[in-house]
Amino acid sequence: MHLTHLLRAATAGLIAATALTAAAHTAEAADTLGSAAAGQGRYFGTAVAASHLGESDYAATLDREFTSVTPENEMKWDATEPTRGGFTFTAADQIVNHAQSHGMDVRGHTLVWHSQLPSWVSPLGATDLRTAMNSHITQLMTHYKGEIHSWDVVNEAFQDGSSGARRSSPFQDKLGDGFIEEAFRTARAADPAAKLCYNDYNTDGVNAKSNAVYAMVKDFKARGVPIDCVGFQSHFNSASPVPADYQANLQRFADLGVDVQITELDIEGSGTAQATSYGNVVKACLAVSRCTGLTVWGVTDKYSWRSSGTPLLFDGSYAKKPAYNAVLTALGGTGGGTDPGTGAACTATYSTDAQWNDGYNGKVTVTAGTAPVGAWTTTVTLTAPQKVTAVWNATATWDSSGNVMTVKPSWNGSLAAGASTSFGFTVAKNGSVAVPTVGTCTAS
Ligand code: 9MR
Repeated sequence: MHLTHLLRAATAGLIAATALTAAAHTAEAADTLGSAAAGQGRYFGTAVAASHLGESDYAATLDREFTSVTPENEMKWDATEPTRGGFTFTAADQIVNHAQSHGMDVRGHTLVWHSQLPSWVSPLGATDLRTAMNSHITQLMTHYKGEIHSWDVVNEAFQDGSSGARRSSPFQDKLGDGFIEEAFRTARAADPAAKLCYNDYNTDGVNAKSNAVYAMVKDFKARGVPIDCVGFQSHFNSASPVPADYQANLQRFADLGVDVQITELDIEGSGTAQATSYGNVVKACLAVSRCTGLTVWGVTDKYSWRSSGTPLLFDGSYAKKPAYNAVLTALGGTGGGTDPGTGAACTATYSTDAQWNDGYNGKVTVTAGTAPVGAWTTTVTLTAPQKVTAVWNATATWDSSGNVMTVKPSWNGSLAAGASTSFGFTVAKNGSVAVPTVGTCTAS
């Protein structure tokens, strides 16, 4: 393993241990989605976009509520291998680093999919395409080895409708039915510890499409093709509501000897109707012992892929919706309806602005609470041997270890209620890929 990965894996192990303690500690309170789900032995995740991590309310909601993240687009083929053999992991790494530094797990999404393919893939002939597919899987899974709890190895390979047929794609059309099996075998070899999932939509109830996936999984299990889990995307709306046989469908897959996961949950609507549907999805998962966790497809309505809809648990201002309370209650949690985000005089949130081989620029956004702030103080803690080489828009002093800097405003101290400012710093990595942590923000 590359040194970077060793360090990251070591960090992940430490963080996992911390997360366990945190989960045990909060299990009594269970006043967040993640802690309530942990009390049921499940994770509660969300899709995340790297571009939003610097928004303090987004990061605060993410960090408070969720225990797993799925990069919404950053691990897809077009994002990670835009030219053949030219791999780029910057945005995906940003999400993985954020997740690890906040004790969250990561779902990998997705290795082989007909959509969001860079233009160089489709024209390849069969031999070349097979090589490219296997190389893509191997490179991604090796880069993130030991850091991904479950990978969507193949996504959306079946047609909608009653045929139960495979969907046309470069992989299907040139490599035939065997491409899925080959992708799973390659994936197992690349990271034997990751759970390998097949993921699809409109397979949530018993229907022709889910029957076709079911037959494939059954065949894989019978022949020893490595598959560990099936993801049910669960994108619901009035034309495609939560099916009455949702739980029964999850259970029949689980009975084949695979885990099942709710991977991209969102439900169009609002108010009580939306809340009831969300509660039913959670109850169905909890009723199936091999349903290991749920992921909603985004933190806030304002960034949902359903751009005109309101399908998520937090509204555009990060207020909890009735759907949130229904999910928390179904998970056995308490305290839904109170908004813990408003108590602090100010909040400070970290994001990585730019990265290169030996260093990076960090940015901390300081946001006033519901009252104006005259001045503020926060801390940034680095992991040795990293060193800060420059700070701007703020004044920093150091503790004796040289790892903790206390930061006060130089000119940007006073903030109106809800207003934000930021400061930045450059860090020499000195071989460590650790992500800084930001302490509590205090106001005066
Ligand atoms: O949410 C994703 C959106 O930002 C992208 O534009 C879109 C591109 O295809 O993909 C969305 O995510 C999809 C996921 O990767 C696979 N299942 C369906 C999701 C919603 O379209």
